[in-house]
Amino acid sequence: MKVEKYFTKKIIIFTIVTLLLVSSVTAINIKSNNNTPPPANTSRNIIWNTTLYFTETGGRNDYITFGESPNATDGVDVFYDKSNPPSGPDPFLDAYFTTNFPGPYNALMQEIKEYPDTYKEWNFTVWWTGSDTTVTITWNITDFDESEYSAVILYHNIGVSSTDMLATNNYEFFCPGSGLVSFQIIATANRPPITSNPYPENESTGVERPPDELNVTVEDPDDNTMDVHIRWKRHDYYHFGEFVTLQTYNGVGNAVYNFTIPLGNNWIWGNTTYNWSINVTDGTHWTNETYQYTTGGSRYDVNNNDRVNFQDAGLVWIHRTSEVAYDGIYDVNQNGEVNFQDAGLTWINRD
Ligand SMILES: [Ca+2]
Ligand SMILES: [Ca+2]
Ligand SMILES: [Ca+2]
Ligand SMILES: [Ca+2]
Repeated sequence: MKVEKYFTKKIIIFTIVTLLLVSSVTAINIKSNNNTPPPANTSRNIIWNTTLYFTETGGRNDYITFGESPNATDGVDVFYDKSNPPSGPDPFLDAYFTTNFPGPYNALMQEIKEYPDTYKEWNFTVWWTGSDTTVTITWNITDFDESEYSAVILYHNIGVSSTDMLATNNYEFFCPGSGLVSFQIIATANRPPITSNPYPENESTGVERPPDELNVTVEDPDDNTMDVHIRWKRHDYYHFGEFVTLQTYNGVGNAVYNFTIPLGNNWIWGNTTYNWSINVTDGTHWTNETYQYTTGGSRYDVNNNDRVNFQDAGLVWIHRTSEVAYDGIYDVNQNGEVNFQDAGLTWINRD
């Protein structure tokens, strides 16, 4: 009938138009997906992650991924930690991280922990349901490039063998038939050396001229060997502010390191603030600390006998620039030369 035909035609046209619309919308969706990464990836902010690939001799395989993000925790993160999916048909090779989280997060195919840290552990198990085989684990060493760890060690719990995952990219082990094999990964960061207990005490005053020595306690939390440099900031006019290395100890361990102060005019200035520094490296990090102390007595006591009198004034006069080489201790007004003004000031400031 004509009316029926008319409606049939309308329905067909409507269907075609609808299909066209739907397909064009789908096309737009696909395009926009291709152009902009899904928002989940940008907010995940995974600093580093590594995938371990497991392959057994017969060709069965599996993989697990671990890593760190500042937005993840060492506990369950629904957003980051992925539970282990069901295994395939027998025989299967199933690798998964084991945790003390409630199910289904007690077995994970991806475990992301909090970044950064100085020590972390991941535990994983390999479950094999076939007969005796050899399993090879491989990973990409460069995946650790952005990690904060200086050592990532793979421990094979049932044996004594372990592998430095930053140096080697695979590990092979015998897997007994229907066996469960446990592993542990321990990641540790190299921590910088620590300096403490400077002598003379930092910012101390009234310090004797000179103190016997400068010393400081130096420790590396990882017991790395260190290079220790003791430096001193000059305070005489022509070299003011220059750092001079007093003593270096190379390849040393945790101990107190010192510099014995020599007899000499540079060290006996009264009422003067001395700055010194300790610079320590464990080969990776530098720890630099600057300390200061202020001597007791008077700046005019140039012969360091705890009195300012005609002797000091006389010595300053004798050492004036026109007669002898510049010596900072006699330049009591710190203007780069020793002359009658310094001698006069010393005389005026006598006890
Ligand atoms: Ca986690
Ligand atoms: Ca260290
Ligand atoms: Ca004196
Ligand atoms: Ca002067």
